[in-house]
Amino acid sequence: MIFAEPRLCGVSVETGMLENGDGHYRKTYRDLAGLYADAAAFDAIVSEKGDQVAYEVTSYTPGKKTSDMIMGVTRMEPGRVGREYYLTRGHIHANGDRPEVYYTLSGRGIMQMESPDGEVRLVEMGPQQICYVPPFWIHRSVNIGDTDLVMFFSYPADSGQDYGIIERSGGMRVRVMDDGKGGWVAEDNPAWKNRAPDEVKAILENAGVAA
Ligand code: S6P
Ligand code: ZN
Repeated sequence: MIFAEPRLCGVSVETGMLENGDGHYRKTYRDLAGLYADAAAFDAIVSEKGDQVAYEVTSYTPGKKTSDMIMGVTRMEPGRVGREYYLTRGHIHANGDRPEVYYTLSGRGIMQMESPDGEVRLVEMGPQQICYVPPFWIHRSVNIGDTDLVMFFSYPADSGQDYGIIERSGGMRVRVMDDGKGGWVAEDNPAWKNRAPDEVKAILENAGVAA
């Protein structure tokens, strides 16, 4: 038969995992070196629980093409490094024009997005809220709650992830910090530098879009 088989996957909100998938990886605190502003606070966390899971991803990948949709679940622990809330590494899709959908199942989070030319969007999400991440936006999730943040996601299977784009600009433009009153505040990242127009142009041209 030339038609792909349907697939049913359960989602355990409790454990934050997709069931009947075919992919699973974990990121430990040690794996997240260089992401956070407060290096001393990060070192303290690594010495306390460096090999514990900071976040994990379970997924199902039906194929490799644009028309194959990867679906999965990200579960992230709550906490802060100094004043900065726990986050995922973040990336732009290597094929930049591929979008993504994130549906929050439990917890409170922020979908932190940054366009290649440095625009910032912070979308606060709670249970049963869906965030559409449009093509070309760098994205990462931030857990601003005091419980696990569990999110379903889906995106085209040939998207790919470029993590280096964040490193090359000295991190994302803002950091999501504890405001000291139980909430969050976005603070400018002084190490951030905007991408050169040529880099932005290359991202668009690689996707066949005129800059
Ligand atoms: C992939 C998608 C998610 C993330 C996951 C972990 O395009 O956005 O599956 O991979 O939430 O985040 P990160 O930034 O470490 O890949
Ligand atoms: Zn993505």
